[in-house]
Amino acid sequence: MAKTIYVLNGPNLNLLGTREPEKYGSATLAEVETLCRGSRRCRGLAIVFRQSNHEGEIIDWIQEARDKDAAGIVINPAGFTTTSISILDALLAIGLPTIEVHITNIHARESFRHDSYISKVAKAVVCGFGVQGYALAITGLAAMVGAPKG
Ligand code: CA2
Repeated sequence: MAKTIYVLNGPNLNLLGTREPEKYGSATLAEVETLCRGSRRCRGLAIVFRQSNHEGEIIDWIQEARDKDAAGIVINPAGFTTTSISILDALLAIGLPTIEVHITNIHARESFRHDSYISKVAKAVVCGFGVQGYALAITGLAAMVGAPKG
């Protein structure tokens, strides 16, 4: 059976494409999901794609990824990036390869966006490519876990 990549999105990303397009682009979260499911990028891997405004729900999904023997996690933790030791702890506990994604270049923005707890566990960080960063993260993670080319 195909292994799965969990693509997890944090708070307010449900607003993508509806607010602040100059910052986050015009693609909706549904369009980002379609982008992530693009078969050329999935290399035979299945995609679970979720968004939550609730920290605990994201932690439950990280633990679910371990229970379901997922191949890895792509996560845009959004506002939890710089606050959530609990999401960091969950990712440390499950030990799955994790790629952190940000639509914007967080290092070119306000200093409070720079220090990511999630980067302490991430195998790689993609930021500043807009929503294409999700596709790059999936491609990179698939290569990292050795999924065959589609
Ligand atoms: O650049 C990113 O992907 C961020 O993770 C987005 C977060 C921000 O707190 C991080 O510093 C960088 C904000 C997500 C809010 O998403 C919105 C989308 C559309 C309109 C309004 C908010």
